[in-house]
Amino acid sequence: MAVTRLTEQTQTLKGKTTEVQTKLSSCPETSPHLVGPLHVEFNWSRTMEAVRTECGSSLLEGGRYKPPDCISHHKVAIIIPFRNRHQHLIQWLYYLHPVLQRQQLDYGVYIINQDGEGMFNKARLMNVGFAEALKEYNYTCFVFSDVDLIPMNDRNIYGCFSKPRHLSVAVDKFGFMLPYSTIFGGVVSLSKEQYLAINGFSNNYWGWGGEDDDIYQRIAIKSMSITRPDMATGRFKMIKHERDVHNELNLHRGEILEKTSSTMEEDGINSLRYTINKIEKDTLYTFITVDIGSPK
Ligand code: UDH
Ligand code: MN
Repeated sequence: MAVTRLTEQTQTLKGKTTEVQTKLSSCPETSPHLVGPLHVEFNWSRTMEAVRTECGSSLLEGGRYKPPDCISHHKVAIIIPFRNRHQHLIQWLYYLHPVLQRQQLDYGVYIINQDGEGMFNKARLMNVGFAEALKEYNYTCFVFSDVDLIPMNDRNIYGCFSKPRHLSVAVDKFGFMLPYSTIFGGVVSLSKEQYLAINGFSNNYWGWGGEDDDIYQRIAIKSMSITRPDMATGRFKMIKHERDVHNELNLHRGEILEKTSSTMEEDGINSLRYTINKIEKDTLYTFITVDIGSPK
């Protein structure tokens, strides 16, 4: 039983206040709070305020949480690339906060909002999330998630493991099957070391597609492999939506992908440039509005 954190408590004994130190031990390997399959549906319309009231009481400002009674195995920054998906964000927060807490994670939620109406660049936003989250806390694990993907089983742990992990393996939109064997998009996790070993995501995919196949390439080039939960644990629902404006299919994705092995050392977290325009701390999340530039 590893003793890894000391907390200070004050106790009143016969009117006298004394400082007592309480020792917390590691959380169990498997959280006792997990329930397995979850009921997920989207035909409701709670406001953000209602979700804040329902889910916010256990959270610290910025969408931060630590298990009260043990030291988590995972210090996780959840990174969500975002623009103009407010309703999806409400639903994501409503479902995910209770799940992440039952998983006994030490976590923070970071919404990385692309400023302006330029072409969307999801991978660049995810790189920004990595860099900004690390400025706030010594996160050891990064989960990158689409805002519209909701897990249907809380045994699908939003943590990091010995290999990069693909969590969203059975999405309803794809008939609860893997659309192809090397897919590594939707919800994925990488430890800080794994992420740095591949130089993060490419910054060069503008519009829809390619960045997920690129990160799969990076992992393979660095002789790593990926893990996945089984198809029952890895079930997800995607909130239904149309393609967003300024996120059209990227017709250049194939040619960029062909060059990954020669460009990845210079294109990634080590070449990321951006300007933070605003950081807002809500109870449920940290909302970072960023100017990521535009295609060259
Ligand atoms: N995202 C935004 N805003 C945008 C574009 C993308 O927040 O304007 C984020 C969001 O987290 C989203 C993720 O990027 O979940 C991935 O984008 P996506 O959900 O559009 O990708 P997906 O593969 O859909 O789900 C592709 C278009 C499907 C059109 C189907 C028409 N029936
Ligand atoms: Mn989607």
